[in-house]
Amino acid sequence: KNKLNTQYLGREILYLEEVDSTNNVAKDYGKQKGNHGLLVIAEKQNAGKGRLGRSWNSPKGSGIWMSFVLKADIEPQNSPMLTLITALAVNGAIRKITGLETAIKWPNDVILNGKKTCGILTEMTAAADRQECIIIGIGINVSQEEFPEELKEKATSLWLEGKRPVSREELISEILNQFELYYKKFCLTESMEVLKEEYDAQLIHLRKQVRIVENNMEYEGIALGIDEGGALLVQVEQTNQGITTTFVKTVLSGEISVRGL
Ligand code: BT5
Repeated sequence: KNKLNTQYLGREILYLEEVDSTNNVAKDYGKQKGNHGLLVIAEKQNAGKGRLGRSWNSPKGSGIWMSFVLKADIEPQNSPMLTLITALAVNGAIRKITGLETAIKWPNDVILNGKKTCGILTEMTAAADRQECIIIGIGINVSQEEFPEELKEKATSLWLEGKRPVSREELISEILNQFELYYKKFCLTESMEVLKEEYDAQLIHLRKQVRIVENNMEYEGIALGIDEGGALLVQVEQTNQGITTTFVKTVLSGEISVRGL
């Protein structure tokens, strides 16, 4: 059963058995023709990518490894917010289809029982007509029974947590449906203004102690939620010569770790 009811997203699908990275394939297509809404799906990735040169484990048939192309009219500097929009769509779709209680870990993870079940990678490239082309990559662990040694502690799959089979087709359709709706809302202001509240409600670390690692700097504070630009606001206490001051720090990028996770 196909429940896809999008206008443009996933109306054109490129399905491949094996690729290096669906983001790379989508980028090549986007560059040449800028196919707005083109979806690339693979059964297996040999060189799945994470952020900052990290790799993404994508074994055959056990996950959703997909990327789509947006021929975007938005300002390039606003594109990192699309990662947040995508997290909203993925989190909402997984909850709806599986009933599992996933949560968002800012900026690009979906977490289930303390472990990562989805990662998102947003990239940008200039298309032949120079219009900005955005690639959104989504990796979701669906049916893995186990993970390689180095991921055991931090990764999980929908099967491992729910013990029920999940239809990838159904989940993909729901993600695309939800993304299109969120994207439409986002484009009204090109900010998280209208989605901020909904996003914060799904944050795993809202009002909790978090540790931020940013360019070799580390600090701790209480996560207050995101601002309109998609940055994470963290309330930090600092004691200097016996005087404690509290201020709100705006975290733009960086690695965020949540205590106790
Ligand atoms: C991400 O990076 O989480 C972005 C992952 C995006 C993957 C999709 S799959 C389709 C599309 N095509 C691509 O080539 N990529 C996208 P980051 O936050 O940097 O997290 C990467 C880290 O997550 C790794 O260094 C590992 O520690 C961990 N990891 C790797 N594979 C994983 C998996 N399958 N499940 C959970 N964690 C994983």
